[in-house]
Formats: sequence, C-alpha cells, structure tokens
Amino acid sequence: MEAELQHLQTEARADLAALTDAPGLEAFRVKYLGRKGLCTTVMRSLGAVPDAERPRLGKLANDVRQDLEAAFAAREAELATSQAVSGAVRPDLTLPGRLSPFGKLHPVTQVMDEVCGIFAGLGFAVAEGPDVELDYYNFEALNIPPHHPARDMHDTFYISDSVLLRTHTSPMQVRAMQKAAPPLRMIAPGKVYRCDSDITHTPMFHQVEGFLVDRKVSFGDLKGVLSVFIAKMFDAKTPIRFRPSFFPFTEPSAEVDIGCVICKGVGCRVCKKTGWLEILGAGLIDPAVFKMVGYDPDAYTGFAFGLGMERIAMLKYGITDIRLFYENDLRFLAQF
Ligand code: 2NM
Repeated sequence: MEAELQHLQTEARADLAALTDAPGLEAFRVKYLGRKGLCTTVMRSLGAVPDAERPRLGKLANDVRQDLEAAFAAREAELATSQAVSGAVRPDLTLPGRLSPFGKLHPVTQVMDEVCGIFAGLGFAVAEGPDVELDYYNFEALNIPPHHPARDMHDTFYISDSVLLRTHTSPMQVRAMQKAAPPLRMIAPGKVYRCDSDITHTPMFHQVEGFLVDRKVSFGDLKGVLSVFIAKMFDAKTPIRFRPSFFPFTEPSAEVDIGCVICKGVGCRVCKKTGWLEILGAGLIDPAVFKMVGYDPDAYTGFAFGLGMERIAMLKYGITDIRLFYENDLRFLAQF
C-alpha cells in the first residue's frame, strides 16, 4: 500500500508537469482527484489494511492527496499566467467596443420638438411653465369666469378651489402678456390635463399653444402663419380649410382641417369619410383677454392657436389608439 501511494504520487506529479492546457488539467483532475479518481480508490482500500497499520497509512494517503491538490492548483495558476503572456487568452484590444443599444425620443416628444422648431423658425419665442396652475391663469384671465359653461368642456382636475392642473398651456401666454408689451409672439409647449379617457383621449396629453400680438394683426396673418406651419409639418401641397367655431378667448374662432393624410381626401376610416382631419383650433384674441392682461384692445390685435401633439403624432404615424403612447411598450415605442 505504501509503495502504491508512492507510485501514485510520482506518476501524478510527472503527469502534471507534462500538462499544457485546460482540457489536460481537467483530465488530470478527474483521473487523480475526482470522486472516482485514483486517490479515492486508494482511500477506499484502507478498509482492508490491518488495524495497527491503518492510522499511519491513512495519514500517508491524506498527505499524498493534499500534496497533489496543492500541486494541481499551482500548475493551474502557472498555465493561466503563461497562456495570458503568450497571447492565447489575452484580450484583443483592437476589437471594436460593444455598443449599448440606442434609446429614442418618445414619438410625442419628437412631434413636439418638430412643431416648436417650425414656430421658432418663424420667430416665436418658446416659454414653459408649471403644470399646477391657479384657476385665475387657466380660466379667469382667459375670459372664462366661474360658472361659465365653457368650464364643462375642460373636465378639470381641481386641487383646491383656486388651484388646478392646467387644462391648456395658455396660462403661460397670459403671464407673457402681463410681463411684456406688444409686439409679442411666443409658443407654450407642455403637458395638460383633462379628466377624460378613451381611444382618442388620455387624462394627460401634450399641447402647443401660440399667439402673436401687434398693431393691425388680421385673420389673414393667422391664415398665413398656419399655412406655412402645415406645409412644413405635413406636405407642401396639403389642402387647408377653416371652419367657424367658438372659444371663450378668441373672436372670431375657427377650427382648422387639413386634407386627410391617409386617403388624400378620398374618404376613409380615419377621416370618417369626410376627406378632412381637424388638427387645431385658432382665432383672433378676444378683446376681453387684452383687458385682463392690461393691453389696450383699441391699439392691438392678435391671433392665437392651440394644437394637440398626440393627435398630430397619431395622424402622422397612422396610430389609431392614443393609449399606446402611454403603455411604455418598447415594441411600440421603438418604431419611431
Ligand atoms: C386654442 C384655440 C384658440 C389660445 C388663446 C390664447 C391666448 F392666451 F393668447 F389667449 N392662447 N391660446 C387658443 C386660441 C388656443 O386651442 C385650441
């Protein structure tokens, strides 16, 4: 038994010295140190040794196993270093780096940036403001007094009697007019809130409202600016029509339609067979608003307009359910 152990140790050490690679190391481990390896076999045969001899031989067998385990670990480390140095596992520093996936802007953000870019190009300043507003800026200063029936259209989220989530971004226009005298032109992009939810309404959506005030501003100026905007946003030849409408803060007021971008005016599901799509509301600013902000309504006129970003994005990309914008499903969002 003693001779057998000695032989095992010599042979294993010679094997180990001859090893050059990882598969060799693994084969060695299985052959000598594994659960069914030679070391284990020798240990098992201790049962047949006379009682008097067993402690000494047991210790010897243990020593041999520990010696081989230590030698194995040392050889393993040695090979790892030499392979790294020789280049076998050295990282290739000339490989291109791994690119992390690109994020994208939300389709509503993209449309909002595009709209703001067009109006900025026409000389409009851009102003942002708080989502939580005073009733005064959201309604009263815009010619919508308490109990005015127009308040019903807005499905307002109230925080208290005088504080609410803005239902449009015009409060910023009011602030701008209170701060500066005409001539003035600016747009206000941002989130607005209305208690409404179905396939064309979400309780939060995005708007861009704009206005221009100067001496002798006419409805023709409004038509001119909106025509340029629509030509840039859609197609240069997109047909436009103005329909009479009502807003408390403009007089006269209009809703603006464009020829259906889906069927080109022939009539389809999206335009409900009319050939037209409503894309914005507009009008000449009501003199009552000018009085509220301290402008002389006899000296100045102005136009204003407002458009919903989700609606524009839906028309532009042929999306039929507005709720898709806010489900955060990357399979949807990554398409834009
Ligand atoms: C619209 C339609 C018509 C509007 C009015 C004003 C302000 F503050 F100048 F009076 N800002 N935006 C306006 C006018 C908004 O949205 C459909």
